[in-house]
Amino acid sequence: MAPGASVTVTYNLQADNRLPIGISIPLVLTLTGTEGTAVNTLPIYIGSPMVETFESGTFSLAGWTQGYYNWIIDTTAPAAGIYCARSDSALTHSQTAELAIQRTVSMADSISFWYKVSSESGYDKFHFYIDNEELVTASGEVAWTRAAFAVQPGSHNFRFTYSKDGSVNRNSDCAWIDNITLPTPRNDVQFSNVDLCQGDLQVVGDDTIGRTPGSFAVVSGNTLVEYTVHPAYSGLIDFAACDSLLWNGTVYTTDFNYNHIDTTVYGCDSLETVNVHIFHSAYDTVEITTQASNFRWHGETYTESGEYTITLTTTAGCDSVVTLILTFDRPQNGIGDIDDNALLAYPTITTGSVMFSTEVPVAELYDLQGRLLLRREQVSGIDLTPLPQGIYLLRITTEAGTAALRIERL
Ligand SMILES: [Ca+2]
Ligand SMILES: [Ca+2]
Repeated sequence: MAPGASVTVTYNLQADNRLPIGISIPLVLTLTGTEGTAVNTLPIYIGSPMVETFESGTFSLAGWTQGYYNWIIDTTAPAAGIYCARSDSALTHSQTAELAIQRTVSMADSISFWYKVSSESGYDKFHFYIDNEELVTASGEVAWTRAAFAVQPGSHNFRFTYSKDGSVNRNSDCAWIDNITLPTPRNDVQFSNVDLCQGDLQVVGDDTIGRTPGSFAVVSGNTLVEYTVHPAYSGLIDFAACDSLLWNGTVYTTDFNYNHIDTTVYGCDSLETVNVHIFHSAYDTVEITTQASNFRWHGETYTESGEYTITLTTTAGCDSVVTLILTFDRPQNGIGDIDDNALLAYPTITTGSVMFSTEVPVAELYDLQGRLLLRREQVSGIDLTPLPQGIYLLRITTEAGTAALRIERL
């Protein structure tokens, strides 16, 4: 919007048909611009405004009071409809006809009415007062005229008079009033919030609240009650323990369940069935006999026979204890000419490598015809993988001498 410009904003409001007549609901308008925020509250009145039309042929609104001299119902040229009110025609000199009504107004409003006068101009006068403040004075011939005045909150007296001086009657010698719209007796709606737990049923009017979570607005008198039904949680929880669980003084070693009642932030019970699963640690023994020089198991390399225990974790989070009984069954092939048992080669029947117990200066492999097939220096083993199956001679030369060994390649 440009500065100084105006726009028309249309709001379509639909009042819930359960709203009681006579309440007003504040419609809060918040306008936000670059210079700040303006808030304005417009009361939306539920029902018809209080208008005295006299069309019932009586003073129909409750609360009218007459003075010592009356106003009467009249059908002579009303402002609207058939009826209006008129100062009593029997009124004579120095008398005042008076009609008043008291209203308590809770927020700024207005009063409006139509009046007509036919009197001795300047002497016999129609008056309208709010709390004795004279707001209208008219005399002579005055056609139907509308008057409207602001009314501030508070208790107010609205008074219509026709007052004659001490002599002379002129014209119809009376005043008329019609279509008096009084300040609406606002019964401002109150707002209240009630928190409920799901399952705590509450009958409100024709409704039963509490079966399902959610928010429900209910009008009760002039109070709009917002019920919030908080869910009462119920469900299953799985809980796992290893081997045993001490619960309420009992040691459980097998699955069990119990009900757990907790309280939510809104004070609603929440029922949880806890299924406790007891998982058991696993114990296992693995026996391994190998001809290899070492054995690699779960990240560790073992070179000596013996029992080794490792602790693993099962999928349930419990220990899994495994004992390895490891036996190295290496062929004890001492290479005799070098030194009995000082140098070992193993295995002698292999699909892959032959390992030496120590590094040797020269290792040679011959076929049975004496042809040199492989020669390696400074090695602790020799790889037969590339060779075809068959019988070979391994010849090892060390500082202590030379020895040959029969090797079978599978
Ligand atoms: Ca009327
Ligand atoms: Ca007079």
